[in-house]
Amino acid sequence: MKKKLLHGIILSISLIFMMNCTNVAPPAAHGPVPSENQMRWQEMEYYAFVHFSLNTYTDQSWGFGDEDINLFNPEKLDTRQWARICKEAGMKGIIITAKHHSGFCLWPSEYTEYSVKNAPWKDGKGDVVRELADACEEYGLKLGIYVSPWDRNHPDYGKPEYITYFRNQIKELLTNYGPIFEIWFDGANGGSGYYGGAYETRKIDRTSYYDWQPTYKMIRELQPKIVIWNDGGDRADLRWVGTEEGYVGETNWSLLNDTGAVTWGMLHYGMEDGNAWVPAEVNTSIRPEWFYHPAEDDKVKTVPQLMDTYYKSIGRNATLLLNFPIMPNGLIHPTDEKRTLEFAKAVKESFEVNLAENAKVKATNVRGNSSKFDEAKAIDGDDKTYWATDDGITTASLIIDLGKPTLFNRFIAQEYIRLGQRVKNFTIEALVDEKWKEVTKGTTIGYKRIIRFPSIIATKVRFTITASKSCPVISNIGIYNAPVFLNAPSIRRNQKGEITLKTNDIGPIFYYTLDGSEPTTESNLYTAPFIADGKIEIKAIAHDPASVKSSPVGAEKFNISKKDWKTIGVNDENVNKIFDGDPSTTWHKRGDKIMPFDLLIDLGDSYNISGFKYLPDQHKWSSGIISNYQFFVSEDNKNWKLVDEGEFSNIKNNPVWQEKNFSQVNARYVKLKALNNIWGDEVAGFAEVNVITE
Ligand code: FUL
Repeated sequence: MKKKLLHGIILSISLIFMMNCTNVAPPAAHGPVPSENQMRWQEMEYYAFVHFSLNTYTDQSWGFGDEDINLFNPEKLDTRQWARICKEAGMKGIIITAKHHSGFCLWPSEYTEYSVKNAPWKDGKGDVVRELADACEEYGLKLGIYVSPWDRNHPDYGKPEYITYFRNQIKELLTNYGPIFEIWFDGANGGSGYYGGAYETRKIDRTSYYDWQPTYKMIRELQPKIVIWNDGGDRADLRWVGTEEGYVGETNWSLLNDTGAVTWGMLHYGMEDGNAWVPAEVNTSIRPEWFYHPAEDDKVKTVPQLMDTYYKSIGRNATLLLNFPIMPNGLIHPTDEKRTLEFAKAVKESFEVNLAENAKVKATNVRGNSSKFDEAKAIDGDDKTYWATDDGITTASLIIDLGKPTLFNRFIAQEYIRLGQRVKNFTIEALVDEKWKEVTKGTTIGYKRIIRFPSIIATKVRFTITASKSCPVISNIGIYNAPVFLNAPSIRRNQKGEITLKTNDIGPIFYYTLDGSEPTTESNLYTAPFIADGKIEIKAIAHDPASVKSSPVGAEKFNISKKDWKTIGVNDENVNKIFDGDPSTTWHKRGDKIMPFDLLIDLGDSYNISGFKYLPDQHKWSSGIISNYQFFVSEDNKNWKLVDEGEFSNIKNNPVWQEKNFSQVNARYVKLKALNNIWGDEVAGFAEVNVITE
C-alpha cells in the first residue's frame, strides 16, 4: 500500500515536472497576423514627417503647380538639424515630402524640369532627399518617402502616360537613396491645377486610375523591407485613421478586409472580423497645418496636447507620425524643437518606473501549467515571451501584488501580436479597503494599449480580460505613476460677450489676465463665466493645487463685439450657432440646389474690414465643408463689392480655422458665398464665421 502511494506521488511529481518542462505547444495564430515588415514598423512606434516644398515659400497648404521654381532657396538648409532633433526625441525615422501635390521635386528627378535641379539653391546641384538620407544614416534613423500621386504640375496628369512618369519617379526614389522603410501615397487626388499650362480641373477614378498592383510589385522588388501606406487606392500595408487631428479610435483592431470599400469607421476603429492585417498610423502635425506658415508660430502644440496625442495614438495600438513644417530657411523652428524635446522628456518621465516590474503576479489560468507561458512572462520585460492561457479560455485575470500601498494612474498592456490580435474587452480593478474597485475598463489592446485614469493608491491590481477572440496572449503589462501635465485652458466667448474657461483635466482651477500680461496664481481667479466684450486679449492658466503645477498659458484675442450681428434672409434660429464662439456647434443650410449659397451678415455697424475667418463643421461626420468661396462687402446691403475669392486648401483633411486677408475696406454688411463644398453636394456648413478688423 505504502509502495503504491509512493509510486503515485512520484508519478504526480514527474507529471507536474514534465508539464513544466516539456513542450507545451504555443497557441495557434488567430486570424490575420502581421508580416515581418509590419512588425518591424510597429515596433518603431514614433517617427517624423517633414513637409517642405515650394509651398513653404508661398505660405500655401497646397501648391497649384505653377509656383516659381526660383523661390526655392533655403539658405540654411540642414537636414542634420532635423535628424538630430528627431533622434533626441526618440523618433525612429523621418518621412519626407519628396513630391507634394504641386509636383515640385525635392530631388533632381530626370523626368521633370520642375525640381531642385532648376532652383537657385546650390546652383541647381542640390538634392534634399540625398542630404536627408545621409543625415538619417549618420543619426541611425530610417528614411521614408512621401510622393504625391496627384501632381498639379504635370501636363499628363489624368492620362495613362502620367502613370509611367509616376512609376519612374518612384523607381528613382527607391533606387538611389538606400533602404526606405515606408512609402506614403496621399489620398488627395484630382482637382484643379496648372497641368503644364492647361489650368483646368482634372478628375480621376481613384479606384482604377493609378493601377496600383504593378506599382506595389515594383516597390516590393526594389525595397523588400518597405511598408506601403496608401489612402487613395488598393489596400496597402498600413491604414489612415480617418483624421489628421492625432487620434485613432479607443477600440482599434489592426484588421481590415483586403478588398472592398472602407468607411470612415473602418479606418478609425479597424474591423474586428477583417481578413487582412492593416494596422493604423496616426499622422498629425505639430502645428495646425502641414507646411510652414509664420502665422502659426504661436500655435505649436503644447506638451499636454502632445501627451494627449501620444495616449491616443501609441497608447491605442497605432504608431505616431508627427510632422515638422520646415521653415523657408530650411530648418525646424526653435519652438517646434523645444516642444518636441519637452514632449520626449514628459514621455520618458511618465514611463520611467514600471511599478509592476518586481511585483508578484498570479494568473487564473496558465497554458498547460507551463512555466514557458506563465504570468511571470508578462512582467519580464522581454517582448518575445508571453503569458497565455489554455485554448478555449477567453476570460482570465492577472493579480499584480505591488507589496505596499502604491500611487499610480496608468496601465499598459501589450498582446503578442505575432499570434494575432485577440482581446476584445478588459477591466482594471484596484484592491482598496480589502474590496475590489473598478478603476477603468478598455476594449482592444493590440501591440500596445496605455490606459489613463485618475491617480489611485492600492496594493493590488487586477487586470481581467473579459472577452477575447481566442485564448489571450499577453507579452507585457506595466503600471506607472505619470506626472500631471495640464492642458492650457480653452477660452470661449459667446455672442453676448461672456467668457468661459475649460480644460479636459480633472480638478484644476483657473487664473486669467485681460491686460496682455502673463497669468500667475496671483492673477484674477476664475470662478464663473464673466462678460468681457469687444476687442480684448485674454490669457489664462489652469492650476493643480495638489501638485502645485500650472498649465501652459492659453491665450485668445477677441475682435469686435458680435452682440448686434444678424444674418439676413435666414429663417432659422439655429443660425446663431455661427456666432456662438463654440466650435462644436454648426449651422447647416441644406436643400435642393442651394449651392452656391450666400451667407449674409449684418454687423450692426460699419467697420474697417481686412479679412475674414471661417471654421468648418468640426464633427467626425461633418458636412457642408466649403472648398471654394467668394467674399463680398457692402455699406448698404445693395451695392456689393467682391473683395476676395479662392479655395480653402486641404480643408477636407485638416478642417481648422481658415483665415483670408484682403485690403482694408469699410463695410457694415458682409457676404460669404459658398461656391461648393468638398463633397460637391447641396449643403453649406458653418461652425463659426468672423471678420478681421485692422
Ligand atoms: C494630406 C495632404 O493633402 C496634406 O497637404 C498633407 O500632406 C497631409 C499629410 O496629407 O492629405
